[in-house]
Amino acid sequence: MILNKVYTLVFLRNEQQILLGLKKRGFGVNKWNGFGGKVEPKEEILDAAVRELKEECCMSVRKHNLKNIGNLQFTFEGEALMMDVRVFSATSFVGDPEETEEMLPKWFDYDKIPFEDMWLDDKLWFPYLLKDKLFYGRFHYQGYDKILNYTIQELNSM
Ligand code: 6OG
Repeated sequence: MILNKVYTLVFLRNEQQILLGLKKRGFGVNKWNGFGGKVEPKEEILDAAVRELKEECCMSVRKHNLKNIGNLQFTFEGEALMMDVRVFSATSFVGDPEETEEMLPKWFDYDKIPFEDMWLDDKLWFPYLLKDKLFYGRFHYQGYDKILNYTIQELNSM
């Protein structure tokens, strides 16, 4: 039986740049990523997205400014867990990004996104995110550095 766990992943954007965080510990350590984590039992997904963003880089966003732009499903060979990741983007937010125990935030120009230091799947779906297109992707990993198979598609609605 596969255990499904829901996660959030939030990207803040402006005209020129996207905010990424270098994960300092735990799953995905030393990789740049958006901000997010596990949705707690009984917690609404949007509440979790707002909470994780605040906890990880001290930025504030209102729920109605979060656009659910993607859904990513990750499985790992030999593991009974499916990570069901709800991806959000926002262009309205408040605060200055601050380093926390979890993340080191940094703004990146769109042509300088550090894909070589990110999850392998990111370069496959970032084009959708950056063009503001809705997407669904499913990736099956062997370990953390090899994708055995994947599908990705643009969606008309989430
Ligand atoms: P915590 O364990 O820190 O939540 N996540 C992934 N993000 C990308 N870009 N690629 C992956 O490929 C990912 N797997 C998980 C979901 C983990 C955070 O990392 C995201 C969460 O935002 C395998 O609580």
